[in-house]
Amino acid sequence: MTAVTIPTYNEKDNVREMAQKVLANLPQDGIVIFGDDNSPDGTGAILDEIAAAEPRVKVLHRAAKEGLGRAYVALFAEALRLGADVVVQMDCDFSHDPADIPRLVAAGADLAIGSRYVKGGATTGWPLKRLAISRIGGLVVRIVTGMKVKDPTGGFKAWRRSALEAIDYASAASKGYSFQLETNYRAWRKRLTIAEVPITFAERRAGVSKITGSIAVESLKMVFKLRFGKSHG
Ligand SMILES: Nc1nc2c(ncn2[C@@H]2O[C@H](COP(=O)(O)OP(=O)(O)O)[C@@H](O)[C@H]2O)c(=O)[nH]1
Ligand SMILES: [Mg+2]
Repeated sequence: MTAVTIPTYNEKDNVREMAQKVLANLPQDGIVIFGDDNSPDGTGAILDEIAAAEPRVKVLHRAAKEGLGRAYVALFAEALRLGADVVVQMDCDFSHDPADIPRLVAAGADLAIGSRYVKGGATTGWPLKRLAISRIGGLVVRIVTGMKVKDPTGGFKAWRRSALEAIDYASAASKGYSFQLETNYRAWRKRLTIAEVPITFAERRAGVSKITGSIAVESLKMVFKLRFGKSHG
């Protein structure tokens, strides 16, 4: 069974269509689990409505905004508890296309990463500055950690159950977006099979980005911590 996990913070204008489109791209037994951090825009209540009408949609409510990494630790635990053998991660803003889910799952790797930077991958609608930060960030991650992944910071991924168990995701130090590269690095260190599947990343449709300077700083620190720190998981 595939469980798609989606953290949300102020995504009221995206959740209904996301739930629909994700379910349309899953087999009958697939489920989607949203993890909302008590969004002030009422996303949580909308999610409860959707879940009440559709048993394949589940919702986790957390009391406060604790960051993307913390939300994913809770989401992964719930997905595994419900019996998922594949766990997909994606954003709730249509930057990641639900139609790509089947290709990620079909890659059959311990970890399949949706990649903007392999042949066939692309990014649309991003200003040059944001694209440059992403490319340079990825380059720094590759050089410092030695991890041979072209798009190590992306958030559209599919994990085998056994892989999530192997990396001990719950002990990840990252509170925010660096959770993505920290978990990739753990998979890499464990010599799990990693596939990069080309995706087109689009700018978000509705709502605003939650990325901040402090999230970026945590990511940069994490790169060096992974390389020179002691806890690799
Ligand atoms: N639960 C939760 N979700 C978050 C948090 N920060 C970001 N998200 C969600 O994570 C996804 C990616 O965030 P987004 O703002 O689109 O980041 P960007 O694409 O890098 O600009 C979206 O679905 C957000 O709603 C958080 O602290 N808690
Ligand atoms: Mg986004």
